[in-house]
Amino acid sequence: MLVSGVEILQKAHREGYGVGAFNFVNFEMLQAIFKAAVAKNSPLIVQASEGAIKYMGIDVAVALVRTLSARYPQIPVALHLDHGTSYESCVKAIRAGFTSVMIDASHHPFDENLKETKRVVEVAHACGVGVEAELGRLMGIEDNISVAEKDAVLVNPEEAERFVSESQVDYLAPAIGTSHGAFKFKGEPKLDFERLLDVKKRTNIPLVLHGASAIPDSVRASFLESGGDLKGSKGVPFAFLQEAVKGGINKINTDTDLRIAFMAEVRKVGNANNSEFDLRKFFAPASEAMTKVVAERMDILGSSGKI
Ligand code: PGH
Ligand code: CA
Ligand code: ZN
Repeated sequence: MLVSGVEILQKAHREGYGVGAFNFVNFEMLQAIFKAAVAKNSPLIVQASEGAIKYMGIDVAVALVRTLSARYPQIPVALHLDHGTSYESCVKAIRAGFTSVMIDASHHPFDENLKETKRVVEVAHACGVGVEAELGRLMGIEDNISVAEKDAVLVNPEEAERFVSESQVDYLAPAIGTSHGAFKFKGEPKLDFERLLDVKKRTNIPLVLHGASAIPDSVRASFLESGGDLKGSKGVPFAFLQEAVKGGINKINTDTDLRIAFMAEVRKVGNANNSEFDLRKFFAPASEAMTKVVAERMDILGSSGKI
């Protein structure tokens, strides 16, 4: 059943588990994600970026999610706008049927971010839609980074407290050292868990981890086996994801892992038979591999069995 993101994330916040927010750009990805949720009896957040919306058409994106959530009424599903860049973009998503939106104004000065977030909260709450905002910048941090440098990119817990109380935002993405994509850390993976705990204590709302792909060994191995190159890639280890959930993260944004798992299988089919051109022969094993990754992640984050 399609529900507000607030419903799913408030429960996760109260009960202390994490829910994966999985990106999709087409039917195959969405179906693979839904299959995992059904197999694991997990609540589900599916999210589309502005780029994904442009690729699919917003009407198609919403129709796909509505249709699959009607097919599996036992699964609570939220449809979330990932990294909405403007008030207009958020309103468009809400009008089209999204049940959760992110207004990402974190690259603006604090006051501007707050002002823009407040505007979105006002309209979203009038429509029963949840709102996510972000503080700080997504960027890998290293061992030898200075305190001043850290403070410049990561979330400021005092600011987070003020931001949440003044904006009435439903969930917050605090930058604690992750970044998007397959190359998250130069050296050893490192996240600022102390800062996370401080933000959670001061805000007491669901928190969001962006750039949360793990690039598990099995996924990397599959991509390499297919002839792909992922030299230097590094994700957020499972143990870190679990520590983040313990520290108050409830929404875990995951895109890169899904893409890698899917494309490895597509490439393998092409390699094995270069006269194959039936799309289904490529997409069926690719979807299956993606379902496995999503299902495993639901176990890791603790959302399995939480419907
Ligand atoms: C993400 C996805 N989407 O908003 O934060 O991050 O690149 O780690 O999957 P990954
Ligand atoms: Ca941002
Ligand atoms: Zn993100």
